[in-house]
Amino acid sequence: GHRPRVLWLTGLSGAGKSTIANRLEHELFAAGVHTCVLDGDNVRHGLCGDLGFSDADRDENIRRVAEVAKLMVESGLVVIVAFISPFRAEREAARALFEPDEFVEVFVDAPLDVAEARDPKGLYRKARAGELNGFTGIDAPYEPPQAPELRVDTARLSPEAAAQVILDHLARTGLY
Ligand code: GGZ
Repeated sequence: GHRPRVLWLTGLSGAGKSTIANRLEHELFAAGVHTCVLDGDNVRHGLCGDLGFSDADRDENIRRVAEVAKLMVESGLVVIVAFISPFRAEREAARALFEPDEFVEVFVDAPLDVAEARDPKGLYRKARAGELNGFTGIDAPYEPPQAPELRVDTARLSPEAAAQVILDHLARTGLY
């Protein structure tokens, strides 16, 4: 068996959260661990389809995701959460729903210039051009974690290597 947990990935758009989340899911599946990925692709269309990107809507997005993650951990899953989750207070509120060893905050850290250069969806370009307002890192805040359980530097590490750092942490702290 394995210990249910939430792996809470936080970082800028383009930092690599979703890629790392999917890699983690793949590796954990291969190890026989039951996982669920929660990210914008499967949450912002449905559960949070009524929410946009104002500060209040981001807070509500993260609040709902944290509550769903809690239900999933209670039913025995390793839950991989991949949202910008820009505000420290909401991440701390999420953490407070869990036992101390159930919540693993992972700072997926890429400098803004690196994330912006990747720009997979062209959103940074739109934000710089003034066609998209309130974009995280450009004209909306990102508050980096001060004491995350883990930090992965995706300017230096491939998504595979970053996922491996997280898997090593899980193995060290008793996942398997
Ligand atoms: C930030 C935005 C915005 C604004 C749309 N600011 O690269 P992506 O496209 O796939 O990741 C971003 C995603 C962020 O949604 P989250 O639910 O993770 O945000 S939060 O945790 O703050 O609630 C980006 C896209 O949505 N996107 N507009 N203004 N990212």
